[in-house]
Amino acid sequence: MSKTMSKTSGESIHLREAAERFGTGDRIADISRFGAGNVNDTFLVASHSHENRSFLLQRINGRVFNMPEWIMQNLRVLSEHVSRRMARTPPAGRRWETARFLETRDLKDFWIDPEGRYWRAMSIIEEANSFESVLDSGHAREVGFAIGFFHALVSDLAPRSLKDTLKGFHVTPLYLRRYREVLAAGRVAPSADIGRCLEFIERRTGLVGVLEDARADGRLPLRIIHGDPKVGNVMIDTGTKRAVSIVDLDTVKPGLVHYDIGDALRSCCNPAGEEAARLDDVRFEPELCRAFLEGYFEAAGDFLARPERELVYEAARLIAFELGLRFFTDFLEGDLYFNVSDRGQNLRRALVQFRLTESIESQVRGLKAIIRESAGE
Ligand code: GN1
Ligand code: MG
Repeated sequence: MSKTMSKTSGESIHLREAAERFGTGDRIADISRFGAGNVNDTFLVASHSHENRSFLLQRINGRVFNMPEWIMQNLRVLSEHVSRRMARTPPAGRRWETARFLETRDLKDFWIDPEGRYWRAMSIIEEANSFESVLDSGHAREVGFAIGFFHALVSDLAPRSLKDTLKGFHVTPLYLRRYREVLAAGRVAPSADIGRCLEFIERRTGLVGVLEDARADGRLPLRIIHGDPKVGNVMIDTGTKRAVSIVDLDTVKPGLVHYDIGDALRSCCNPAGEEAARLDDVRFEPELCRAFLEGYFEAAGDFLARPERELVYEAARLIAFELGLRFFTDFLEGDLYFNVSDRGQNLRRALVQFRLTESIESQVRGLKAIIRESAGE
């Protein structure tokens, strides 16, 4: 696995204990930080006996997810549904796997430490890598396939069978409202970058309702969504280079598939990535968009009706803008939501997403044509 890893020291007094709770009985050889998640903390636990006994251990961020037991409940429902579907309609010509959740010795799929924090553990998808930014159009196509395949797998799971684990997630008007409240509390000294963000947002307040309005008037139905389908959450087989799994299932819940399509596009079509060092490198690449959508429609089939497909462009622009707004609000609020390594990181992340939004806007006609073409219209 190619995700960044580093040694942990004093991470949590309960880290080793949590690892032992889910352990297979072997002695633990090493625990290291894993991946680049912005919300939960993930660790790779290696045992002394055999590499295959390694597993991932995660501490759920209780500030973000205030009902962690709902997450586990959803995951149980999802896993049963997906096993049934996979037995009936496995994907042709490729392996597809879903991470297994491990049990503690008393047969629970989570452990609550003495400070009330939730831990859970899951199996590793073997011989697969994930990447924080897109590599090429072959990769984009596979990311599209994975998200389309996931949508197809859950298309017959009733939205009400899953709990809403994160109320308001991707409801852009609510993020705008929160932004206004934080702004009114005004705790950050002005700067040129902050001024740019304020102006950027003000010029786009009219677009925040584009998906919620379509949901309210029935153009977009509620479905089951992944919630966090960024490029780094799709596992790619190290040999065949095909997508084999989609991970990070905490936000699988009822929602609009346009949140997913928009989020995946804003992630998958920006080769410079979310943490781009130079803003001028940030752009929305139309050929990656085409590749992503071809993969998506190949796997999802025609389950998106034409009026829904017409909102795909709006979804990509909106979710790029929304993520910028979320990063900027968190910066203004003092970095309470997203993990950061320094005080300016959320502001830099916001500027990246806003630059990406502009790049999407500047290509509106071309992108709409690509969306129609890749859906076979
Ligand atoms: C967060 O923690 P991570 O990387 O899985 C966030 C997503 C953002 C993403 C941006 C629950 O996901 O919405 O798109 O950061 N997840 C949540 O990197 O807020
Ligand atoms: Mg996530």
